[in-house]
Amino acid sequence: MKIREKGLPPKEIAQMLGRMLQDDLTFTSGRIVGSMCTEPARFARRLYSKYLEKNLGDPGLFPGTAKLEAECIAAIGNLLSHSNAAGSLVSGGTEANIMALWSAKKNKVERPEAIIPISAHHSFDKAADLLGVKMVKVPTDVMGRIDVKKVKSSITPNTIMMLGIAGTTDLGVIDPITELSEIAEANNIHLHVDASFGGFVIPFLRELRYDVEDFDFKLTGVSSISIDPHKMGMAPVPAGTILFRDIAMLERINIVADYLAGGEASKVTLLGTRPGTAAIVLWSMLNLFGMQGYRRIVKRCMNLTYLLYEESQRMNGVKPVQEPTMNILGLKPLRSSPQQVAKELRVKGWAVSAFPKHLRICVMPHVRKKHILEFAKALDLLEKTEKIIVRHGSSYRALADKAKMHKYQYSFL
Ligand code: 0PR
Repeated sequence: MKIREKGLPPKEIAQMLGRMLQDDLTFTSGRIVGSMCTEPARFARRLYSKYLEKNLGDPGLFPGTAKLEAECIAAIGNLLSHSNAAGSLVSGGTEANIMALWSAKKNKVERPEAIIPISAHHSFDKAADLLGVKMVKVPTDVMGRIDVKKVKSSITPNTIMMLGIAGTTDLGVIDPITELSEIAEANNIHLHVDASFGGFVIPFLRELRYDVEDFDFKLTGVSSISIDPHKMGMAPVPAGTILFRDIAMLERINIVADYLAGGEASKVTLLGTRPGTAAIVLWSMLNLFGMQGYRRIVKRCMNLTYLLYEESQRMNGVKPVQEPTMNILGLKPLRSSPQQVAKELRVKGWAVSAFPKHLRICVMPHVRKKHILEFAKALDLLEKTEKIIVRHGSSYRALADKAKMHKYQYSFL
């Protein structure tokens, strides 16, 4: 498109948008079962537009907003067992992870290396490339948790950071952070915990008497934690947070801008201009839900995750990878590749994630019981159809492809 010479009336633009966006999926349909984001609360929608002009890139102009950001950091610090943690509201887990590595890199060595599990989110590859840090990737055990022995043997004088994940992207498992913390302390290495997903889940799992290990600042070797309110924290995108044990870890990556209209910027972030409304809405969501609200959400998501886990055990075509740790379930298709199954599910309107060996289902707060049951049925049916196709040969495959094109998936069978 080109910017037109003369603008259009809002009504016409709204109509055009309605048409252009009609192919977008919605969370409320319950068909997105592979995303770590969810439907924002109605209150969040209202607030977002009300405070749209706030810019935390110049916090001196918006001291009230800056104070809300500080309160959010304190509240999340409390949730993570450290009420004096220093930190910033950022755009998400990627920025938080970049900031953690950036801070760790300030412990200068000539050829810096970071030890991370192979399950680490790809934001660490971005961070490594940007910061010139070599990533030493360590394998995981059968449960998908980092191999601690390999971590120990990978430490060199160049190691500036170790990573533990509290809620891996592919399976939602928690690395043995207690052991990593001991190793980090003994070797004086920065231990970063990526709790982008699990940070708003694990504290409540514990309260709900699920057996989960420590992962936060209670462990004295943990130096920093990423935790994303825009995943299980019920905040709209963009809302991530990075927390450091010690304010010096944050201040060492501060680059002062002293010319700003509001005065010197006091918050340290990678971004300059950033949405103050994200802080306002996050603060409001923390107050809206409260610990009780988050606990209820986690409980519901876990119950539904277990429902799908049980359903999947009854199916012939898929097998759960393992018992879920949080509201993420890995399902291994037995006859075709996860990519192929994901594609076929998408034709039927379902959006799941496909990892090399399994499908990933995220049972987020917008997913309801009926969606789980419908999804299980769709997955099961796909598998049965697949069996008929295999039995009757390629002519059925051609028919099935044609039917897919016309969106009457398999209805002739
Ligand atoms: N760390 C972990 C453990 C993550 O799972 C993710 C994102 C990040 C860091 C990076 O977070 P941001 O995306 O906020 O920068 N994991 C999600 C994923 O890969 C991101 C996502 C979310 C992808 C919603 C798709 C989607 O619909 O699944």
